[in-house]
Amino acid sequence: MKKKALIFGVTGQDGSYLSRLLLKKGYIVHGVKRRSSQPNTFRIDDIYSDPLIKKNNFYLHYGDVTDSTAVFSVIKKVVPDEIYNLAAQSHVAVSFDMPEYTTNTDATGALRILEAIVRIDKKIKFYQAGSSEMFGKVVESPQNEKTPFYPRSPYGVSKVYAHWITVNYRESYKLFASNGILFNHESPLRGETFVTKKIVKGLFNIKIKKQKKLFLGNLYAKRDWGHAEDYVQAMWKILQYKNPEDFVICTGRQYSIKQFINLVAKSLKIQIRWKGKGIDEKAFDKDGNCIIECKKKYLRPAEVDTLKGDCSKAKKLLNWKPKHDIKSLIKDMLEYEYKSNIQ
Ligand code: NAP
Ligand code: G4F
Repeated sequence: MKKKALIFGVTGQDGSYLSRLLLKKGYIVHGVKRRSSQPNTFRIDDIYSDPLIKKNNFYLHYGDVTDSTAVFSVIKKVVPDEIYNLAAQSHVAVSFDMPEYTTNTDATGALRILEAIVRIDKKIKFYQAGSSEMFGKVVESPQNEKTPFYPRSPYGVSKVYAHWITVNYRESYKLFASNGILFNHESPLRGETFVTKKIVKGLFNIKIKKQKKLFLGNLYAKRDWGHAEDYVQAMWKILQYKNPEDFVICTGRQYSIKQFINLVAKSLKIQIRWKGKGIDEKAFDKDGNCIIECKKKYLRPAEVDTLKGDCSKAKKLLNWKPKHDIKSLIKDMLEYEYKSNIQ
């Protein structure tokens, strides 16, 4: 019998990569999407039109993790083998503007799914999309599964709740419930307000003269950036492991936002000269045009300055390691911009 997976957050970056991976592995995939005034399925529309994927292997249901009845009903209807909880208000800066909604979705959302599993079928396996944001103001570097959490945003705090409620339900009810603690991962399908996509799309548009300037915030934060394609493999492997456990997933390499900009500019053959300091730091092209400026509105009330992971546990127990590095990630993201602009 084919395995059944249910993905909360199917319309997001990771939801779309995970759907493709599971379909390729022969799963029947059910996804939960939110009702919106405009279609929000652009990242998964091609799955329907792919002739290699039979239509009866991929189903969408309306739902929202803030609605217990909807969560319970869809799990009861599908009774999947595996649930992936990717649903979240996933923007850290936005979580300062919408702290209560972020908590309801990112923290209590996980609890609602776990409660439904306990009531419907304790054999359903559960994956919680945890985040390196939980390490926040890091107490050691690199960060591993034993590093204490010190979240710096309502988003980070909510994810810490979701992490511990997952551990608690695992221990209390003997559920197969695991946390992935994933460091930043990007792709051509990354949301447009996250910094890597903003930089890749912005500099590409500057190169083809579609845009004059790019506005950013803190250029000196450092992140451990991987590719979503590699990270959804890890999610699946976490649920196939013999025991329910928690795993850090990362590349172990970190770059600052400024280094990321310089790498993208180099790939696009844009010569950049940096001038000024702090919020007044600017980038100029070879003709002296200012192409990057910093704006206070993109700074956060509390910042996560540095993240760098240690995924030795996943390498050893899951036999997982990333295929992509920062250069192949940028190449993939730029190729997508190129293709989108010649169509
Ligand atoms: P994303 O692109 O922002 O996708 C989030 C998904 O959650 C979307 O499908 C969104 O639906 C859905 N969603 C939002 N609020 C919801 C609600 N109340 N009820 C049901 N669904 C809701 O995020 P992502 O990058 O794919 O990340 C997937 C998960 O991994 C998230 O939980 C994120 O916090 C976590 N994570 C991400 C990273 C990363 O670097 N990407 C790292 C660590 C952890 P709409 O399309 O309708 O908005
Ligand atoms: O791209 P970001 O918004 O990602 P952030 O805050 O690290 O969060 C992402 O990764 C987490 C994993 O660690 C996920 F859990 C979370 O859901 C999300 O996917 O910002 C990265 C860095 C920050 O330090 C930010 O201050 O880039 C800095 N930055 C500088 N200028 C900017 C900008 N970030 C954004 N979004 N927009 C800017 O203009």
